[in-house]
Amino acid sequence: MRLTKFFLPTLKETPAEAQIASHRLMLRAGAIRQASAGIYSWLPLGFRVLKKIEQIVREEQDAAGFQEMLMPTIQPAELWRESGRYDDYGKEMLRIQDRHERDMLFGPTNEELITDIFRASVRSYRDLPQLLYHIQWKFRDEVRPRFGVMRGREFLMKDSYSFDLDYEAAKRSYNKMFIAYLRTFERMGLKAIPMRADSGPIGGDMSHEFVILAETGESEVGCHRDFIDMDWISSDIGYEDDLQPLVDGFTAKYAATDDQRDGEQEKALGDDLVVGRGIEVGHIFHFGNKYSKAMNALVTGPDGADVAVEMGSYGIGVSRLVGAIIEAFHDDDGIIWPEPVAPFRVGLINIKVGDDACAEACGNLYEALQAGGVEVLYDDRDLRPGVKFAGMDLIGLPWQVVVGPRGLKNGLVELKERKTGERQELSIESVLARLAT
Ligand code: 5CA
Repeated sequence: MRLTKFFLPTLKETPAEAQIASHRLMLRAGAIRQASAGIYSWLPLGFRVLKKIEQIVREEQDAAGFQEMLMPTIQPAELWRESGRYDDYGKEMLRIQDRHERDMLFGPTNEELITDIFRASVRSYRDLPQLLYHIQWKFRDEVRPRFGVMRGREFLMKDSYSFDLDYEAAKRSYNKMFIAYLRTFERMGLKAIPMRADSGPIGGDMSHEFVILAETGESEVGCHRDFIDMDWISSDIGYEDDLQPLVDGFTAKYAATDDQRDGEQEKALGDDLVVGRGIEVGHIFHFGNKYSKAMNALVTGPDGADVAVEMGSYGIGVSRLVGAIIEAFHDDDGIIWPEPVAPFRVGLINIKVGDDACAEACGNLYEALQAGGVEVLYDDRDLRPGVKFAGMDLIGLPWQVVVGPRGLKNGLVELKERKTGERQELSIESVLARLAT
């Protein structure tokens, strides 16, 4: 993509309303624009990142055996009256009436709708488990939308749902998601610590939040120091194997979100206790038959008797992750995207537009990188080099290739790694070799 053609409305000034780095940097880098409090448009740069995150989430859900589908954003109120949550949800739910004065709502989550789909078509224990997910916009009319996409009113969530015959089977589904979450966040370069959590309005008896430690996190969390340098999931996971020992390995050590923290346990940890602020990027719940009972989602068991199915739901804040990743990876100059989620892998800077040799070298590099499947943003604007360098640092692409007349005389261009700031003068061929995927 040539920058002269790319819609990248960067801001020079720091927006006054932005209190934390990710919000500030997303606005400055032209990644998002606020439409109304807690509601954002995703501009091309931000949208590319959102799509990359979504794709990683999708691949790991598929690998764990969950099937993608898509439910609507607008739901009928009746289903929520059946579960009893229509009143419980209070002002956080955006309620709408259609032209026939039927009560509708913009979904804050999808337990009711998926349970309705399940009960209409699954009748026998032989058709279990059912493991489904979708990636869809949600709306929660938060009292205090803040920190940009971190606590929005409209936000993109991946939500999965499992239906099983009994507790043991439900636990297997829960464990699949537990491991899939660790792998998902790890692929984005994040260490998300699984913490014992409160299940809140979703209900249920088993729940973990996946939390990234960051100064700007919304809540205070406590965990064992071992989580900080723990070896995360590696190698291949067989999702049909017994995952319990693996999950136990992660849950044996103390890690708790604010309302689950235990003074005594923390005291006993002594120097091994780490207390910090955390960002919740995922939350998984097992809630048994809370919804299946209320909504009559029954299957015939092996003994011929009807049973209300055991359910779990599993959320990832896809749009929140964009902010969370920036909180984890930035410096004074801007964003530092981890490669797997970067909007482009390489920023190519021509520092002397109008110079034939520079234009030719850049053109060749641009073509060759793209031919090799490398995503490149080519800054071909006629601006001062300083402005271009600052802009490239701000948007945080992992690699910068700087082409200027002086280096080119010796057949050299500069390769800079955004993360370390390290620069190297290399031949065009070496740069191409280094950046080959
Ligand atoms: N039904 C369950 C699981 S599917 C559920 O709704 N869980 S949740 O409330 O914990 O939300 C799942 C994830 O969505 C959270 O872990 C968080 O990462 C993200 N999320 C929740 N509220 C917001 C919000 N206001 N803005 C951005 N992301 C949010």
